[in-house]
Amino acid sequence: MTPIKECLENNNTTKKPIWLMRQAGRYLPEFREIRKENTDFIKLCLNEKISEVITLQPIERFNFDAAIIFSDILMIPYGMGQEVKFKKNFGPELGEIDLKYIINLGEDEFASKLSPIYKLLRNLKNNEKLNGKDLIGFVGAPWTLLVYMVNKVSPKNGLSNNFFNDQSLVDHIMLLLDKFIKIHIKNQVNAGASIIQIFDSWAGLINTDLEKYIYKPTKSLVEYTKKLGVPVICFPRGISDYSKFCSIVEPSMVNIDFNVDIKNIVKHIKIPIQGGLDPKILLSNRENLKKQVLKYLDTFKDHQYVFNLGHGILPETKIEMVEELVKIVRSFRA
Ligand code: 1CP
Repeated sequence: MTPIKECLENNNTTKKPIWLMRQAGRYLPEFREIRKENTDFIKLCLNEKISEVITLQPIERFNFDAAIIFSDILMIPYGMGQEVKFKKNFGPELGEIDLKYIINLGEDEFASKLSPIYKLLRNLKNNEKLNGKDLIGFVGAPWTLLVYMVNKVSPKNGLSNNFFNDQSLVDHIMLLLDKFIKIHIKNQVNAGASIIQIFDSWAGLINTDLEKYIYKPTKSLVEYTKKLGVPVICFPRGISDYSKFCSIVEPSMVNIDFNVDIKNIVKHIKIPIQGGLDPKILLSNRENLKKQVLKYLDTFKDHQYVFNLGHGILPETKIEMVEELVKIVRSFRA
């Protein structure tokens, strides 16, 4: 059985699997080399040959227990016909929403736009470099995708003031996202994803109407994925009450962010937990890294736990620090 599935099914968890969010990306010199030659990010995500190489780069370097496909959460808005551009030193920029187009968009047309992603998964499933490892497919949660679709740029400086001005548009998009995210999950599972992770990177941006924008739509995806027979990991980054989230949404595992009080959470969340370490710790020194990593491993030693970060690995992270991190996790004995 693959390491994360074993962790999910087995309470006797002496060995903690490890992988890192955004492990296939900008901190790797070999990724930056490829990226230099491929200036159109969407095109790169739709090139299953190069995406396969990128997915395997962190596996070859660090022998992580799981591979996450090289893709992006914004491939769903792209599949729904919205223009998505990634601008250097700026981030994503999305075009206008054509609601009529999305309402009339059929499953086949959507899936055929994203078909290189499914081909990528099929190829990876048969790649012997991933023997014995988990293959993680992913989607953005409805709320986080709504945020990018309506806000059109990263909300890192906050949502635009008129975000909820057209409530009927917002409600419509939430419904349509439920439909198309499910199609993307189903196709990834059919193509070989052994686990699905749902990234709700901007869950912390909303503190009213959580039922409407977070709990209900995420639960709908979780139930759907479980019915397909695949475990589902939720990452509601920045949500104020992880315990409440878990009791309502019931994911197979929850990824915590780095602001979570782990001594408290380990007592209150009974389901398997992933992640938590502040990615900035990897920018410090080896002694501090060891101290902080051991805090997580000690706290979760009797819990079903997958080692990971509390958000994506930072582009300025040094390779040696990742190597050290893997060594610390692999040599830990409770
Ligand atoms: O070279 C570049 O500039 C491209 C950088 C890059 C990469 C490597 C982007 C643009 N996306 C990705 C790949 C990616 N994105 C992966 C696969 C690689 C891996 O994880 O190993 C995954 C899982 C994602 C998921 C993703 N994309 C999230 C959720 C996770 C998180 O970090 O919160 C989000 C919010 C995005 C949007 C996105 N795509 C890219 C950027 C720079 C952003 C964030 C923009 C912002 O700050 O709002």
